[in-house]
Amino acid sequence: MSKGYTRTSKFLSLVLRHEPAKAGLTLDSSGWVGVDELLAGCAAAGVAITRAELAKIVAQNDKQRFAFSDNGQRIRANQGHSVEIDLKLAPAVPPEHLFHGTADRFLAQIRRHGLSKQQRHHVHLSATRETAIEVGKRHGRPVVLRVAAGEMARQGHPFYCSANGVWLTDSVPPQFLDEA
Ligand code: HQG
Repeated sequence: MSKGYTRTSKFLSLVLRHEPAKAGLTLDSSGWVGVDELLAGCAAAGVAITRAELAKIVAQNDKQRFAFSDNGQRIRANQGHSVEIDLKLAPAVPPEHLFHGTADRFLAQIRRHGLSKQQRHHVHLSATRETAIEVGKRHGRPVVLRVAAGEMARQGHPFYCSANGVWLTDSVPPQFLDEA
């Protein structure tokens, strides 16, 4: 995505995942908000976005963070929320192994207690080691953990896959984690 949209995209992430009130908005129970409402709310908050710019951001966002509804009249974030919403994703069968990127300073805690969702609704897992490294870098010196997702699923842990390919689960107990 071109650099010019980074600030706008960050503001959209903030509003559609964490603080809709910053743009005077309320999300519905599945995280959707009307596009007209969003554009008006952002403008009022000092972040003017045209409809064409919004379409470009949705299409070109590096992680495909946002999606329009089928009729194009509503928009939501694909994952990563801290506000109370239910994305209503269908449970999905995960690949045998998934990856989680974190920072080395969290490792001791994670080895002891496993992965928990912290401020978000789920633990976020990546399909590839490369993506996990990028996720881990956001927190410090990256470490990648391999998650025995297939075994977890067979033991009854539900998994979901967001519209942008992020795997989600409620928690990962330590016995399913390995340093990758
Ligand atoms: C860690 C970004 C101590 C966990 C990314 C992580 C992702 C523990 C941090 C998405 C722990 C939470 C999510 C435990 C977990 N003790 N630390 N028991 N359990 N942690 O940001 O997975 O750019 O909430 O390892 O690309 O880093 O927002 O989660 O380091 O897809 O679209 O607690 O966010 O996407 O951090 O990232 P986060 P995450 P976006």
